[in-house]
Amino acid sequence: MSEQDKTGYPGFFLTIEGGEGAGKTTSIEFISAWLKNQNIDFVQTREPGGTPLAERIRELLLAPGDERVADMTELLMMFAARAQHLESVIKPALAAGKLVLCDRFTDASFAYQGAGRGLSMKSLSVLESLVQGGLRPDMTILLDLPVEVGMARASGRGELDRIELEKMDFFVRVRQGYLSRAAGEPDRFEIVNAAHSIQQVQDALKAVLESRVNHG
Ligand code: Z5A
Repeated sequence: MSEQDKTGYPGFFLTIEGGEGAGKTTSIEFISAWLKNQNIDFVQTREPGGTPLAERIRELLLAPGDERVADMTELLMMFAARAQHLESVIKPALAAGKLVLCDRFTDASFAYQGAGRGLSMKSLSVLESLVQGGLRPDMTILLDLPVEVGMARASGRGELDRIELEKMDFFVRVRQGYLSRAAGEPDRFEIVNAAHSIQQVQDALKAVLESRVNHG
């Protein structure tokens, strides 16, 4: 990956998004195995998190507790973690020409804090520019599925975190938020139907990776 791309860095920034139970973890394992197989030098990371400090912010964000977390606090903590993650992990890896495989990024803030919580998209865009400058993912894979299917899958996983405890209508807004982001940037997004079987999802992921990562 030597060509300068739209992040302004020589590396390639690939983000994976999706609602509850979309199978991100399962898909990221598949993508990571595919990248290794192609001998592509990559760094795997996640948001919120990816550095010791950002992981501590993640714990604070996701732990259920007695004090209600205000929506704006939640948003600013997501971006605080992101600022640290960008400086310590993402930018250095992209500058070194690596592929960064990131489990969620700013589209999640637009979907969860914007569409889900109802915070202003304009404020989100201001924070996005402040924290990231012009840096945006080169490609985003959105694992999309009906909320009921995803919630049924996620409920089989055991204890729910603070955000997972939200009600169905919150996740319906989150899904719509993701789909409208994808509609607004069709060149960046690849939507994969995550309601399909794991094998079908992996076939779709392979096709996307072969066409967009192998060929620059
Ligand atoms: N968040 C936010 O609000 N704002 C932000 O800016 C950011 C994040 C960055 C933590 O994210 C929370 O942070 C998240 C959004 C918020 N909150 N919520 N809710 P996370 O990404 O760490 O957490 P997660 O959403 O729970 O993701 P996950 O762990 O990757 O879960 P998943 O997508 O559901 O994936 P999975 O564990 O691979 O799959 C779930 C189950 O389904 C599992 O049993 C699989 O075996 C099964 N599965 C997977 N694929 C299939 C298919 N195709 N068919 C059948 N079964 C399947």
